[in-house]
Amino acid sequence: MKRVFTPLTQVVMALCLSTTAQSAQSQDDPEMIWAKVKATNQFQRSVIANSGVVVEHVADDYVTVAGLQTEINQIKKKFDVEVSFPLKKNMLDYPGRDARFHNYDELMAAVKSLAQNNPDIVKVTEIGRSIEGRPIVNIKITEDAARNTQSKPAIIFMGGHHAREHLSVELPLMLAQYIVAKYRNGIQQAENTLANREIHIIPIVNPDGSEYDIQDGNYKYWRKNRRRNANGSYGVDLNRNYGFRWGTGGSSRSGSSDTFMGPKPFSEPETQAIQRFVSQQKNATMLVSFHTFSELILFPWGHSTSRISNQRDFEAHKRIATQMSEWNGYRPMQASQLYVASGITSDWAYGDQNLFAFTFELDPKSRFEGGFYPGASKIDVVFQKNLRPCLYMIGLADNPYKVLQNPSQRFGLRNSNILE
Ligand code: 0X9
Ligand code: ZN
Repeated sequence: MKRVFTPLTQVVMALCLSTTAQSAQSQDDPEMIWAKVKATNQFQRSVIANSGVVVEHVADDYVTVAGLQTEINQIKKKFDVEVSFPLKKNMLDYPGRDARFHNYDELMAAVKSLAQNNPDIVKVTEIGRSIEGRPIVNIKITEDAARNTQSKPAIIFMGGHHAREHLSVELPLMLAQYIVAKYRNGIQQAENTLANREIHIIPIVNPDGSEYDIQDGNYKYWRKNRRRNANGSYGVDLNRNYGFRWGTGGSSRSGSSDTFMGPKPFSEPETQAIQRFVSQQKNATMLVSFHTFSELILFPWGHSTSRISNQRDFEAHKRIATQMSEWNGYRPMQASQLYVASGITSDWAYGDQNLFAFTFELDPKSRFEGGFYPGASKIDVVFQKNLRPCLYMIGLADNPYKVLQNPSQRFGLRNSNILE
């Protein structure tokens, strides 16, 4: 993997940031420490992830992490921590320069107007509510959307599990708007697609966390939902809360940790909503969960370094990820090759629901290209880069195994794909 930043520049950056860092933090929102830690393989990275920190970026011989001081201290006992400093939280200003991002109300308004203007092909339903009572919605896009037949192959896209990963909300919203616009413009392939597929898009799984992150005009670097935990801290990491091999590594039992797994699997209304909705979609074959950042396409397993035991499933996941990586330039890999993490959406989707499952870590590649807050100019770039992979997966949803056939046999769906 390419180095993303020279050590000297990093030290200078660290010094600049540390002079302006906030020091007093409440239990509600504890101070986070950023660190660069020497680690050269997935096993070392998994030990680091096991301390409860969030691994932000993986390079050949180091990782960058963000976590509590206690977690960093634990890492220091076993690893060489080259740089560490408290995170400065007020980064780019969302309402001002990043106003193009949708806050929750703007997102809901955009979703509702899409449905109201296109009742024949768009149906929006509430699939559950967040801890603070915000509706979590699904946008179903298909011909004759009002009918509930589940007779066409379905694919489920979702974004916004992690509060600060705002790009992961914009992409699914734009995907919905794009597909609908193509259909309205009478593009033949779009008509074929909506005649042959049910597309489900859940743009935001964690609306409370996302709103909290932008609450007073300063980004808060928030990740989790807004559950008040037993120890008075806030938040469960929704991407550690899914009920498949829950709590088996790379997540924390401490409420204060950014990777808190929750008191039990599916303890949160947000993950319960996804569990209920996904398990009801009997015609679904594929699930895609968008996160940021690092520019990766990940496939199961995340909780184990073993491969998926079904060789055909492994080959098909790998081939799909590799094909998509040729279009968006991301790096395809098994999730645990990064570091082991359990309770994640795609492990549950594949392991429990038998769906093809991918996690995208969208742009940028590193913290120094903007990290979680790369600015509004990235929205269009990220959408353009990932449009073809998204359409490709929609095309594959009738039979993802067709990627294993030789090219001359793969023509089956050409007509129903928007792009091809
Ligand atoms: O740690 C996560 O939940 C995901 N990364 S993020 O920076 N968006 O938080 C990645 C999960 C991928 N799975 C594994 N690494 N096992
Ligand atoms: Zn994430």
